[in-house]
Amino acid sequence: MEKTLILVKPDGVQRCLAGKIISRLERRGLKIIALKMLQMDRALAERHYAVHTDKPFFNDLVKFITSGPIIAAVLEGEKAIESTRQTMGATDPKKAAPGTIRADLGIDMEHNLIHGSDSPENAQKEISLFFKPEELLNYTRDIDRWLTGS
Ligand code: D4T
Repeated sequence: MEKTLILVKPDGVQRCLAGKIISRLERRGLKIIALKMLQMDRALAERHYAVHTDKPFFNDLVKFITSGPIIAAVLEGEKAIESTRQTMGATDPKKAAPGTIRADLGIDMEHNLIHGSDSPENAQKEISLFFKPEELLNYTRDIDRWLTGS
């Protein structure tokens, strides 16, 4: 089982598409094991997008991601990273395959609704930026407790 971090970006929350976006990922068989709403500050955004520090779009990217509330979630499943990236579609909604979240609902490169980790190393790093280990549900550990109510 693999874990990945997704962010429903400010445009997704503002356009009331968060449920729809997360639902598409759940329908692919991914399970939500952590979820929260927050507004990122500049420091968190700079850490999250550290690989893009030298890119010309970096400042606009940080400005946009900090501009309003976002939803951060950890999804778990087989090949969670790849399935999530496939379901999201390409960065540019105009180039994304039909049927993907970005193609169907995204506006442009910046307003592309969702972030998803792109490698196991980045997933681990990104999850730890947004969640403490104890905030992640552990199905194999917790399932008996739920079923028996103990
Ligand atoms: P994220 O990281 O948000 O899941 O998107 P991608 O993995 O699909 O794309 P990325 O890392 O190359 O870019 C990160 C983020 O920057 C925005 N962006 C990107 C932008 O505003 N202008 C650009 O020219 C590019 C390349 C979109 C996603």
